[in-house]
Amino acid sequence: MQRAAPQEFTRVLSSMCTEPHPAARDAAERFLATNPGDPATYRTVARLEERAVETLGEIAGLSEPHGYVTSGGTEANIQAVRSARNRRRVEDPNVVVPESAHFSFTKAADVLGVELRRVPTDEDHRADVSAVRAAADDDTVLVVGVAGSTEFGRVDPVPELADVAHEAGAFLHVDAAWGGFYLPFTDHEWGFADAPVDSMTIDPHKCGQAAVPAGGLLFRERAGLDALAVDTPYLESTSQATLTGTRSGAGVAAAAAAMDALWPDGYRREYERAAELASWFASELRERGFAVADVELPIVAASVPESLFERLREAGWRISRTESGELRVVCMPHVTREMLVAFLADIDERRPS
Ligand code: 0PR
Repeated sequence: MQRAAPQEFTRVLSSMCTEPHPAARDAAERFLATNPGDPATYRTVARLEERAVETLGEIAGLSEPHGYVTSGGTEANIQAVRSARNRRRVEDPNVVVPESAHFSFTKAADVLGVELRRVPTDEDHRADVSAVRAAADDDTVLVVGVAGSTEFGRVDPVPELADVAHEAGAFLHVDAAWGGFYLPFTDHEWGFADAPVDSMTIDPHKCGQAAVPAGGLLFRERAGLDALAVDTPYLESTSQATLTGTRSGAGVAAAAAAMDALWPDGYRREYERAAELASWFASELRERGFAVADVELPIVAASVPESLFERLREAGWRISRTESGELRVVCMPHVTREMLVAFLADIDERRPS
């Protein structure tokens, strides 16, 4: 029997979630009742998690990855901050992030009691290396670079940020939660193979086409993960590094299945399709006289009048705006040319004359 998907993606242009790959959907259902938080009991899903971490490492350019499948980018970012704080053990720890960093770092700073130093980005919305350098000091435990920013899809200068971090005696974390499944097919220097990155967030439940919840956290060194471990006296396994206890076997199995099916060729094809679609859509908007930010990874950000934005929302489009007010369209796998043709027709019909 064919069942309708509960989530209707036909007008969703702002989300970073998408329709899972069929193999991921199937795996999620099969592993629904398992708990990778107890790997000695649920061994099959524990093996799938090891495989998922291996593949995430391959994607990110790390041959011996240490990490796990998180509940999402938020948990991965919180844990990266926690690991750095635990390893550096300074009196009054701070974390330096570009303004473009995701709000999960605000949560991390709050729960972990570290100071968050948000520094302005450059005119093209990338981390400004000299501003980051000026903000870092002896109490900095972590510097964050974003590879595929939430609002503009920008990739920060990761090798330069790594230098700044290490000069300050801090670790360097790359948040590739969204961009990580596109970046291997670009010329960007973003991964462990391009720079001495210490940790990374890379989420299967975004562009990896896994089912929610499946984020990814990777460390270059075993010590990064070990800094998160607590003793678990009554479980068969004796320690646990995750933030959550019981967690979703569905997400883990879906991540492994999606990556098995799609890495590397399926992801490459999807990157090429999305990049082409984003650049076409940006040029369509420019032809209509809207100012559009240069497209780096497949997110299109364009200045549109507020009244038009509201009318498009009323017409049922699920769209969002950047902090500075631009309309954002995230070209996820479910976003097709046909959808954007219909969206442009609604723009033409509703724009103020
Ligand atoms: N890092 C980056 C760069 C992100 O873009 C996000 C999420 C995160 C971390 C946090 O990831 P989790 O949401 O998995 O914890 N960015 C999207 C956002 O906040 C998340 C999102 C996804 C929003 C789907 C809406 C939606 O429908 O905009």
